[in-house]
Amino acid sequence: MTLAWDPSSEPNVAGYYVSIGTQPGVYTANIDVRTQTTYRLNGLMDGAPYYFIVRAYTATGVFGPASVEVSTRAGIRHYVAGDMTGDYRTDVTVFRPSNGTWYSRNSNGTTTGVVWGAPGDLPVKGDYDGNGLGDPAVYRPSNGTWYVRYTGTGGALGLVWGAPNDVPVQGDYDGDGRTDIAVFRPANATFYVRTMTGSAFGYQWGSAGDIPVVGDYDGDGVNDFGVFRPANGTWYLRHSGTGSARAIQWGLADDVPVAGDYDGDGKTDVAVYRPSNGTWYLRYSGTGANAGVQWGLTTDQPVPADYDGDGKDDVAVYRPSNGTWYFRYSASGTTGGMQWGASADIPLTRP
Ligand SMILES: [Ca+2]
Ligand SMILES: [Ca+2]
Ligand SMILES: [Ca+2]
Ligand SMILES: [Ca+2]
Repeated sequence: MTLAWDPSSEPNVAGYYVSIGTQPGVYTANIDVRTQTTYRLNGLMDGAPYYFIVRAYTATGVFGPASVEVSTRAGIRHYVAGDMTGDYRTDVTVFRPSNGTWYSRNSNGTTTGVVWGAPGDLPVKGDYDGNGLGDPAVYRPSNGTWYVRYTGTGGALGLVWGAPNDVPVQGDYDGDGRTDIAVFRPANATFYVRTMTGSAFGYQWGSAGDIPVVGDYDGDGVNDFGVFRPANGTWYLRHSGTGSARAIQWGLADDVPVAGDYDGDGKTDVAVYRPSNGTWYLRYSGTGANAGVQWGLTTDQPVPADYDGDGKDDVAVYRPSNGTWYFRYSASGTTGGMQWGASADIPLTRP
């Protein structure tokens, strides 16, 4: 694994210290990399989470402030939500219920149409076979069945996991790089997970009326259970790494939770989209800073994902009335629009 960082702008920097740990905020190794601004790490344990910070120091041994902590899981292929081509950029996809077809317009300019699903199905794209590419998949509420088509092997899976009113919350719950099948049952506020290696478990988290907001809030490469409670605008998160719980007040009752990694530190950020004023309220995990970004109309659907491939989720909306996607790219700060979809289509992003 290679770490890289921007040089410090301070005039008297003599070198950099890289600190490494296997838990957030706890660093067990410090490496003086002198004036390099990249460092190659060897001997990491595959499948384990790692956390990093970098500090600059002067010739007289004075340390600068620590960088934002970044995290990753060693040896696990990084899947970018909705990437169909393997270039680490999210591709634009809609699911058309009327003909069960997935229409993708890929970042390399190609387009595809894949028939997978039927009217009434919910699209649940993910990387179920762990080859780094998004697999078409649907959850059928009428029979509680998941239908997954593996892009790696061309094989398929049909598995009963869920009940009619469950909310699909697929994600990687064991950190092996494969999306796992999971549902949230609102009636008893319980997550039911079935991993792709066959293990199954339930976890009660939240209360009736909560909205599931799974993500990797502690950056250990494993999905954390989380709910957003509209009644008090509070996020209740359970970190997978330590088992600790957090409550963060962020949002109002009518806001749409849009958790994502907007600052690119490897940890999911708490965020909401407010339809009434078309504004995104982001709370960056790295610095604790927050931002308000006006982007969208009341009737738009938020579709945050990493469309420009810089490792940060981009603010974006899909407008059903004209089937157009509107992007605000994190890398350049520029904006763009693309017509792709029809009014009854379901736009896809997560996971
Ligand atoms: Ca998994
Ligand atoms: Ca986690
Ligand atoms: Ca983040
Ligand atoms: Ca981006």
